[in-house]
Amino acid sequence: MAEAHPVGFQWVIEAKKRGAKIIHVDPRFTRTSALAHSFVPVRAGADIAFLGGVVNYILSNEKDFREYVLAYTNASMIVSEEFQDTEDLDGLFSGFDPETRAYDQSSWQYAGQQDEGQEEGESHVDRETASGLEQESHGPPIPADVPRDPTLQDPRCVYQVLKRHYARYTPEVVERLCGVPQDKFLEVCEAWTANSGRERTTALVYSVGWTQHSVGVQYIRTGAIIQLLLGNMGRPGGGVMALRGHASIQGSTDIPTLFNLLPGYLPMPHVSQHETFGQWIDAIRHPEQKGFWANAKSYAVSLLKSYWGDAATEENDYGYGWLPRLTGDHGTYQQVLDMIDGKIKGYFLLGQNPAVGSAHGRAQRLGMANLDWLVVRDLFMIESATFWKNGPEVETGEIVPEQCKTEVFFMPAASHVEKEGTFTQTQRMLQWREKAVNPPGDARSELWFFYHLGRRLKARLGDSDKSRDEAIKNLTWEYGSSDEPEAELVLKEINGYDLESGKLLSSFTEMKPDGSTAGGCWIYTGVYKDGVNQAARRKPGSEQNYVAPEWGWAWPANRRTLYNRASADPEGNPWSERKKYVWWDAAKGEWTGDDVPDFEKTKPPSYRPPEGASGVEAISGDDAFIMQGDGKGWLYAPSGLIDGPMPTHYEPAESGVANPLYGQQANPTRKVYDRSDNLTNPSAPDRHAEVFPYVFSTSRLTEHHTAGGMSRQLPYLSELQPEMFVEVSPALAAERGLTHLGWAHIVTARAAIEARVMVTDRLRPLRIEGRTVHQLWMPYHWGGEGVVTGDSANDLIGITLDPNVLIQESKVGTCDIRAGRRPAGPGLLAYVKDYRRRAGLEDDSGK
Ligand SMILES: Nc1nc2c(c(=O)[nH]1)N[C@H]1C(S)=C(S)[C@@H](COP(=O)(O)OP(=O)(O)OC[C@H]3O[C@@H](n4cnc5c(=O)[nH]c(N)nc54)[C@H](O)[C@@H]3O)O[C@H]1N2
Ligand SMILES: Nc1nc2c(c(=O)[nH]1)N[C@H]1C(S)=C(S)[C@@H](COP(=O)(O)OP(=O)(O)OC[C@H]3O[C@@H](n4cnc5c(=O)[nH]c(N)nc54)[C@H](O)[C@@H]3O)O[C@H]1N2
Ligand SMILES: [Mo]
Repeated sequence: MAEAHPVGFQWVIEAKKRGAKIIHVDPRFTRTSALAHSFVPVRAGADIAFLGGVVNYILSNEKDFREYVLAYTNASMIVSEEFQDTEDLDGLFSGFDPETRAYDQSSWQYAGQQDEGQEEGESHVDRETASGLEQESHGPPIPADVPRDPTLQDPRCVYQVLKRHYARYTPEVVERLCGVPQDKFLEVCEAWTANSGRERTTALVYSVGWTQHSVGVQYIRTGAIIQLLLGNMGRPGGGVMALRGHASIQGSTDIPTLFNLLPGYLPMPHVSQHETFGQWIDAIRHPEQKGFWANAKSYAVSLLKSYWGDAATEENDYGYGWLPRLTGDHGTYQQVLDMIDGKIKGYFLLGQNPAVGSAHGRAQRLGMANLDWLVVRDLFMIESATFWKNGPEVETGEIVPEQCKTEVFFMPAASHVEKEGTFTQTQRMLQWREKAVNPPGDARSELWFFYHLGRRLKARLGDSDKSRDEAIKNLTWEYGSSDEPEAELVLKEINGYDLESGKLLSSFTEMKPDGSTAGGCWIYTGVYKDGVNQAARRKPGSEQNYVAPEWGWAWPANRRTLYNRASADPEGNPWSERKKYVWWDAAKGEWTGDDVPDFEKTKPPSYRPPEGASGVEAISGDDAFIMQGDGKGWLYAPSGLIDGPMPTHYEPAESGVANPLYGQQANPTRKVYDRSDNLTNPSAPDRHAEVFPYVFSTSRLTEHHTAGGMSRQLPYLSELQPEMFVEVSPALAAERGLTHLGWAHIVTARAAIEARVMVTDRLRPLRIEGRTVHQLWMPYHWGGEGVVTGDSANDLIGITLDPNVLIQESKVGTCDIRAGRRPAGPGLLAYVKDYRRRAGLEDDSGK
């Protein structure tokens, strides 16, 4: 956090000054570790075992916050008799289909519901389309009423299922598997549990060290389970904080640039799953289920009305037929492989540099070199615009500039200080930016580019009578009269308005399913409440309460902490005076507190839904998790996750360690692209794993930014970190004859890259399963353009993805490291091929 979120980290240091204890768990000692009370070195890719150990500690010592767990989680709910655990099936859950490598999730449901599970093959389709990214309770619907055992004694209640599942994750296992000494591990368990309960809360902070794994989503699930067991969710000072990346990366999932989502986490329709408008709506709202997704039709119709205005009518399902349809995996990795295969001809690349930033750099570049045209909009002439003449494949002879057919159109982009708009940060807070200076020369904002592209397309299609052109012809496209569209008009459209009165909506609860309201992103409704740009508010902290509700605007409804009903006990009183946040004011008959209550304002804690209720009406006065299909925080996920209802330790896709816990080595449902140009290093216990004997991880330096486009172009940042390097421990340096500041090269089945050697005790060899495991570390900021250049770490990495969200496993892989520089020119290809041959990857099939 100190390295990549230094501005946010100042608050950790403020908290430390006031007595907070800071623990840092990381494979490598960083600037964060230097400021923490305790640093816990862990093997990269082993955190589920570590956190699973914490769950086991909590449950076997009964350290859970029992009142909270009973009231607000699904601990007491009874799981289907058909459910079988990884503990019974040697690393698989019940329902696994080896053919599709996906689960039928029916047996994971609550008791009595298993028949309402998914249709056959759905889990497989869900992986293709990364449906895990969609709204919380995605997957088979959850009924409002589930059998429960409030004594938590029933062997099939979630609490007991969880307890059995993690019983094997003992301190000894944590030590053997993660390399964390038992006393160190117990220190973490004791600190975490002692600092949770009525009077205290613990915050969990993670970022991409947790996500970029073939089990990334389950890493975070494990963290969430602990925070629920300890009563740390929805309470001040608690929670699971996802530190996000680029300045508005939260914004670009809310109003997504992702292939499978529409604004506000509405799913992009799938060609066979959502053939009709009704099927699409029902897939989101799950009739008979609890919670606010029940109003999905209002959100969806308002979105379509904002796209197509008067052309969206009840008769034409508000233009549903004009929305694109998913036919499978259209994620960025599938696309680049499709480019290699000649299936994609043209591509827009905006604010992204995959030639350096995405896994398998060589595949990225070869894919782009096989397009007819490519539009790149960036601040600088980045590697993804120059690969055809300067990329590493030119040196190896794989790309010949004179023959490369890709026509690259480079369009200079205005930077964030050269245009107005909002950024949405980690806390879901939108903050407005004014334009500070005009962009230089031909540089233009994204808004300008798309506005004029849209206008030109509409002009071109003006007389078309083809039905396929209706979607563009009917788009509402009015953003002011000047050449530069007005960003505030876009924000107003996002906020939404009443179509009759023209009044801006103040909350998504005002959205209607009958076409009388429009709104571009239901969760952002309220950002222009009362005709005021709420995101532009900058009232100083000293003039308001400590939650600072009048600084910027957070979705939903300006709530700063989600699910904050859980900060009060079931009766609606604060858990303690010290931790009071949102509570029920019985005299006034409403919820009140420091934050905007995340609950219906006047629904009392004693409210119980009438028989047969669904949607918002079905949410009980103590259902704090109002977006979940059962109103509860999920210790056990009966649906929605592709790889299992409870996190389980699997080894990374590339690992030198045979899974100590199960016969199943790696995540059985991970997304693989099994092709000769995307080989995976062999893992233990398979033969030849020793060809790539070391574990490597990649991450960030404070001085550079991601693929380097914005930092390697700047002389002063380049001077601070001038050269690509690899960190190794003194022991590994001795083993491989590496010298500090000398050259080394790193090899995988995909590539060999070179780097300067940094011998440092920031990395320590770990004892795993009785043997020494060496980890090495690299930044991934270098490429061929800019003031400072160097080989890209991503060339080493293959494409293996988490099945739920299709993120690449770029935090852990196996490799070899040797002293000296790598071969240059065509000799490089032969060198890597020889490694593949020794690893048994170059046999007859080429696989
Ligand atoms: N200066 C600077 N700031 C940035 C960025 C930048 O490039 N430069 N990038 C921005 C972006 S896009 C993002 S997404 C964020 C990322 O922010 P972070 O996630 O904080 O960044 P990383 O340095 O990639 O990874 C963090 C840590 O994860 C550790 N790690 C790797 N594997 C594991 C594992 O299996 N378990 C555990 N416990 N830890 C592991 C790494 O050793 C590393 O120290 O930063 C943002 N901020
Ligand atoms: N091995 C490894 N790979 C990783 C990661 C890792 O930890 N390890 N982290 C991953 C993560 S979290 C991320 S986010 C990606 C980042 O990977 P990319 O997004 O591919 O890389 P960036 O360098 O951030 O690219 C952003 C580009 O946008 C340009 N830019 C800035 N502002 C604007 C603007 O307003 N308009 C336009 N059009 N362009 C603009 C910048 O100049 C820059 O070139 O890398 C991923 N890859
Ligand atoms: Mo990121």
